[in-house]
Formats: sequence, C-alpha cells, structure tokens
Amino acid sequence: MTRFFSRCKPARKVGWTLLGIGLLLALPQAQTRARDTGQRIDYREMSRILSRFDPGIDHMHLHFQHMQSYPFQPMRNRYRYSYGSVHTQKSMIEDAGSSLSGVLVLANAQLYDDDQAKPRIDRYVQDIHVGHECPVALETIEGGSPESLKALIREYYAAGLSGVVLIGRLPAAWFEVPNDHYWWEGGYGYANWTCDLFFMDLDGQWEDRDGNGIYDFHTQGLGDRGPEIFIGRIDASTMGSYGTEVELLARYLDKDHTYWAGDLEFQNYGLVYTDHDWANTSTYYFRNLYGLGHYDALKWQDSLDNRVYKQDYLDLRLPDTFYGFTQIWTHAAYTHHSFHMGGDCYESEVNSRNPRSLGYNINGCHACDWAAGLGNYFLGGGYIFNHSPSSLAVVGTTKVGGMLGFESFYQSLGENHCLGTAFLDWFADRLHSSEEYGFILGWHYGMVLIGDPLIAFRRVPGVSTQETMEAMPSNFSCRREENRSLFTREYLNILSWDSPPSAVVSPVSHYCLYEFVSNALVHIADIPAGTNRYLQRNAEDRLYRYGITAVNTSGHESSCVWAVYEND
Ligand SMILES: [Ca+2]
Ligand SMILES: [Ca+2]
Repeated sequence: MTRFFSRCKPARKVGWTLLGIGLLLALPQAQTRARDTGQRIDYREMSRILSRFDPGIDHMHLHFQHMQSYPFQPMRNRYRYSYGSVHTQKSMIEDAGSSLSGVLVLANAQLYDDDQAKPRIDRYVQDIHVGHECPVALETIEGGSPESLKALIREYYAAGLSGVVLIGRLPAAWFEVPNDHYWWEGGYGYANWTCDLFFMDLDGQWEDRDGNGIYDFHTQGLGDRGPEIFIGRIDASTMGSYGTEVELLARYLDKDHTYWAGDLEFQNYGLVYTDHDWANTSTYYFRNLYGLGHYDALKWQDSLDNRVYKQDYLDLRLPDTFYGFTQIWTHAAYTHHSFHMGGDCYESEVNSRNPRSLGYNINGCHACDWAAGLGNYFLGGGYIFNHSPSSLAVVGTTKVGGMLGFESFYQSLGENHCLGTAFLDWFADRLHSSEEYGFILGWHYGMVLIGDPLIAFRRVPGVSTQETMEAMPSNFSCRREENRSLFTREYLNILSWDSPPSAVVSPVSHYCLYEFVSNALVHIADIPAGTNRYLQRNAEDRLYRYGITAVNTSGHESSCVWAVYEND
C-alpha cells in the first residue's frame, strides 16, 4: 500500500521504465482472479446470429474519420497528488469487500484546468479513495500516444495498481484484423476498433506489423495476453450533441458523488432483458449478482405474453428504479438498439428516458463504439450522460461482439467487487480460457467500460450499512389464494419467509414489510419476530414487488429480500 504512495512522485525520468519493468516481472499476478467456470460457449453459433444483422452503418469509415480528427501528439504528463492508504472512521466499521491495491486517475490537462471540472475531479479522487480505502493518484495528460500513456500506467503498476480511470479525451489504442469472425462463412471482412485491452494487458506483446498505426498482433510476450488491471473511461467529449464537455462531465460527476456519499437509493434487484435471437440462451448466470429470485429474466417469446420489445424497454424498464443493474441483449449499432419487435430504439430515446439502473451491460455490436460517434453521441454514452440521477456505468463493446461467458462477471459483482474488478475478472477468464483465440479476439477485444469503474452494485464501498447477508430473512415468497364465501370473493397474497440463521449477533426484534411501487419503497407493516407469515387482503390483478427486512434488537435493519408476484 505505502509503496504505491511513495512511488507517486513527480520525478520519474531516465531509467525508471527499466526499473518499472523489473519490478513488474518480479510481482506475482496478484490482481487477476481468473476463474475457470468450465462453461463452453458456442461462439460459432453466436457469430451466425450476428451475421444476420446489418445495421446499414459503415463503422469502419467512421473510425477512419475519427482517427484523422485526432492525430497523436507528444505526451506531457504532470503528477498532481496522491492519497495514501489511511484508516478512516468508516474502515473501523465494516470491510466493504474491496481489495484494490491502487487506482490511478488520468485526467485531460485542459479539462482539469477548467474551474467547473477541477473541483469535481478532485472530489471524485477523494470519494474513491475513501470508499475503497486504497491509494489513489492523479496525473494530468496533454497529448500523448497510447504507448506513452501505457508506459506511464506501467510505472504505477510496478508499484501496485488495480485500475485506471481515464477522464476526458485521452489517447486510445486501435486494433485491426483483415477478416473479422473469419470462421463464419468467409468472415465479416476487415475491421478496426478502439481497444482498451491494450491498456489492461501490461505484460503481453502488442505489435503493428504493417506499421499503419493500428495494432494487428497480440501475443503473450514476456507475460500473457490476459489483463492485469481494469480501465474505465469517463469521456463526456464523446457526447457533444447534448452539451459542452464540462457541463456533461459536471452533471455526471455530481450524480456519481451522490452514489459515493451513500445518498443514492438503489435496490439489490436486477433485470436481464434478452431479445429474440438469444431467447433460448440461459440467463442463470445472472443469479450470481443479487441471488436467485432477485432478478427479472425477460426473454422474447413467440406469444401474446411477450414483453421484450422496444416500447416495453423504453417505457417500463429504463425508468424503473427497482433495477439496480440491467443487462440488455439486442442487436445494436453505435446509434441504436435494434429490437426484433418495435424496431430501432435510438440513443436519443434512451437518453431522454433517463435510465435508472446504476449499471448496464449492453450486449450488442458497437453499442460502446464512442469513436464512431465522432464526438456527437453513442448508444452507451446515452445511458450515462443524461439527466438521470442514478445511471453511472456501462459495459459494452466498440466492435461487433460483446460479452459471452458471463459467470465470472456476475460472480465478481455479486461479491460486491467494483465494476472494474468484475470486468477485469471476466476478461481474464475469457483470455485464459481454452476457447480458440480467434473467438476471443472476434467477440471480446472491443469490450470497454464507460463510466466510473469503482462503483459496486450490492452496497456502496466504504459506506456502512451495518448489515450482513446472514441478518436477512430467507426464502421470501408470495403466493395467491382465493377466499370465497357465500357473499364475497377476494384474493389474498400470502407472504412467507424464514428467519435469519440463529448465528446472527443480535436477535430479530421485528420484520419490516414493504412494497415497491411507483419507484418508491412503501412501508406496509411491522411484523413481530416469531411470525413468518403475512396476508394481504383484496389483492389486485397487478404486479407486486414485496420487500422484507429483519430489524434486530440493536435497531439495525437488514437490506431487503424480494418476492415478486404477478398474476398470469
Ligand atoms: Ca497495423
Ligand atoms: Ca497480461
């Protein structure tokens, strides 16, 4: 911990890089927790599905336009300050489940000079330092190539680094292949894309063999291809259609701060929303995040009951604050989701609905292809650079493909690791898997994290909630019965649950029963300990989302366990 702090000094000149690499080689691969989940993925079938879709957009042409607009310049970096590891009052209360060894924040120097942006960037650095109780350093960057930026990141990595946050416009690395998805019917043809894996893999070898400024080979070099750190991009300059960069960044960092202050209410309940072409894939992996029964798994279905279509997504899913994390799986381009039913759902429509989940996994080609947007907008950006008070981060891709092999991602999130760590864990799992390397490259090399990578989705790191999993009721369920007599007929919602395990420190005093309606948690009843059943009379023909907590004799309330009921 302290090594990171002591390394972060402005004087780093000749010889430092060699020293850094030496240290790097000596360090164990401690940051990456690759998990072999043993799952096999039918990458060929997935490529077949992708090949059916043509958005009619020439992403490659847009990429070349982007490259011409932003030529590389020599880099000037300036060390600003760092916070070392300190023991805050919060750290005495609870281990928030974070175990980061250090975070480096790199901000565009011109942006940092702005008097609206600077205090907010400083506050962000402070927030993540306190939240994760890990060292955080801030440097500002002018110009720069991906290589010079990576060299700087490497120096920090040598001293202990878990991840990097890039704020504002900063260099991007590009990757190209002559024939993407070559294994599927002749392939998709030439492709290039921005590739943040370049900054995540610090010991593999990256080569541009034809010397056109775009990487085309990635081998293990002296290390491996897998990532060692995570990267997150907070770049509001990609969303120029919606305001100035400073305005958009300020608004984003303000809502992000409410998260870190513990003032953003969110529920431990998820949504996995899967369109037609993947309707037969399992979404069981999603249980890893909030638990079995703690997510809506909506899949397109060929019946009148189908709920997966454009207007349902826009009107009912995006504005719903019941969802703490959402995964959406549709065909896409940088401009829109393409739903099987209801048609195209444009970035502007997503943006204007103010998406309310804290985080999104957007599975769809080019959804996070910010370069294609030429500074105007892109789909992934529309999810977070908007007026929503809660939407903070997106994982998606800058090329065709997206995430597959989800288990490691949601396992990591379920352990309340931050999004960056989960993204790193997932990427490491894919790159260390026994799948054909071509599949990994074609499907995953564009994966990118847009927004704050330090947020977690079960609870805010560093903010005490005084609760543990063990203190929560379990097996909470709702069933319906008809109560019929000669003169009346009514329906009852019968709620039941099990007490928390007796191993809990303080005994339960009572349970609090809530219903989540109209984006708010409404208290229904207090139920004394010893009673594990509740009847709600005159139940209506609608959706019910019940939450129950256990309050112990010390007055601490557990987080909610959910039971969702809807009459078919
Ligand atoms: Ca090249
Ligand atoms: Ca590596």
